[in-house]
Amino acid sequence: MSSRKVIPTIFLLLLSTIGRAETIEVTVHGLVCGFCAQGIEKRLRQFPATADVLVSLEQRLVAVALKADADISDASLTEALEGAGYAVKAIRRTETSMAALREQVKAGRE
Ligand SMILES: [Cu+2]
Repeated sequence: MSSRKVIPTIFLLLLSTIGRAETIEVTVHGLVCGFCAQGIEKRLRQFPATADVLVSLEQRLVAVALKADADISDASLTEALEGAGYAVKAIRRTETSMAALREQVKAGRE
C-alpha cells in the first residue's frame, strides 16, 4: 500500500478512538463464588487502563470500564481471565456506563 493511502487510514482510525471511554463486557464461564469474583476484580484492576470493574456471578458477566483514551486488548483480557482458570465466551465493547450495568445486574437478581 502506498503511503498516500496509509496516512489517511491511520488518521481515521485515530479519530474513531480518541476521546471515547468504553466498557468491555466479557461473558466468562467458570465463575462460581465470591472468591472467584474478588480474584478477577483484583486481577483486572491491575491493568493501568482499568477505571472500574464489575463482576456478576449470576450473569457470568465481567465488565471493565476503561479510562478515557486507554484500552486493554481482547488478547490481554482473555489471557488474564483464562490464565486464572476461567473460560472467556464472548467479549463486547460497548458504551454502557458501569452505573447502568450495575442497575441491570441488580434487576436481574430480583
Ligand atoms: Cu470461586
